Amino acid sequence: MKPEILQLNPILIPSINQQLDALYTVRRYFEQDDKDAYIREVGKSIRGVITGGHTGIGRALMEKLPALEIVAVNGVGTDAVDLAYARQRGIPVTGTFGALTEDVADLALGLLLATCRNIAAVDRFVRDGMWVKHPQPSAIPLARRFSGMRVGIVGMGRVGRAVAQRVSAFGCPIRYTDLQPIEGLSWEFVPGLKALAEQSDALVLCAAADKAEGIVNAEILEALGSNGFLVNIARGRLVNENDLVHALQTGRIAGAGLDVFVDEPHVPQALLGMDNVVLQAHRASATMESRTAMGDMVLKSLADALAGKRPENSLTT
Ligand code: 8YV
Repeated sequence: MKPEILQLNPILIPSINQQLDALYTVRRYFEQDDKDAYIREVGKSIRGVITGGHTGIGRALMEKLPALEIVAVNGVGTDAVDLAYARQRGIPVTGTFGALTEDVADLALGLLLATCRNIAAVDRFVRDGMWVKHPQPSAIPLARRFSGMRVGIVGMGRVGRAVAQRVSAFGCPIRYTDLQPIEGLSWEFVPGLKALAEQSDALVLCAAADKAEGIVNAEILEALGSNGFLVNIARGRLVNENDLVHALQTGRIAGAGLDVFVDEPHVPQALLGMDNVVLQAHRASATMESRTAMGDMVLKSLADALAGKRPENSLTT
C-alpha cells in the first residue's frame, strides 16, 4: 500500500505531481469543500504533509494526524508551521532551502526598478490611451534613478545576499542588518533597523518572519524618509500595513514594491489606487525553474522521512 500524503496547496509542475501520484496516495486537501469532514475521514492514515511556505501547518491540524512522519514545506519560510510542536513530536519539518534564491532576488530587483522608474504606472498610462491624449512629457512625473541608490537589506540570508550581489552591479552602496553581523561578508553591517533605514534610499525586506512581526512600522518608514522606497519579497507581516499605507498616503516614503501582504490574497484597498506602488501576488518563487527544484526537494524529503531517514533539510529533528 502506498503511503498517504496530505497536500495543502496545489503544485503547478505536472512532472512533480506525476511523481507524487506514482509514489503516494495523495490526499488533496485544498480541493475539499468540507475540510474537517475530510480530515475525519483520512487524517488517521496520513504519514506526510506537503504545504506552502505561506500556508504552513498549525498545531490543530497536526494533532489530527497521529501517524504524521514529516511536514515538507514547498518553500523556505517556516513561520506558519508550529515548529515547537513538530519538534516535540519528533516530526521533521523541511524547507526547499537554496532552490528559489535566484528567482526571489530577481523579483526584488524587478520591484526596485519598477518602483523607482514607475514602470507599472507608465504601462497603464500607455495602455489606457493616455499618452496619445497627453503627449506632452510633463504628463508623466519624472522617475528616480535606481543606479547608485543606497540599498539597505533586512535579513542577510541566502536571498539577502543574492539581492546584494545583484544591486552591486548597479553601483549601489549596500548595508544590511540582521540579528548579528555575518562573518565573511564585505557589506557594512548596521545594528538596528532604524539606523539602516536612515542610511538607505531603498530598504529590501528579505528576513524570516518568525520573530519579526511588524518590524517595519511608522518609525522605520519615517526614518527611510520621503525619498525612500520599500521592497518586500519576504512576508507581509514584517510590515505594519496600516503604517505603510499611511506613510504612502502622506508622502512619508516615496514608493513601495510589494510581493507579499499580511492577509493574502487581500491587499489593502488603499494601495490599489497608488501609482507609486507596484503590486505582485506572492510570485517571487513562481518560475518553472524554482518550482521544479522545490518540488524535487519536497519529493526527496518525503522519501527520506518515510524510509526512516532524517531528511537533510529538517529544521526540527
Ligand atoms: C512560495 C514562499 O510562494 O518560500 C516561501 O516561503 O512563501 C514562497 O516561495 C510558497 O511557499 C509556494 O508554496
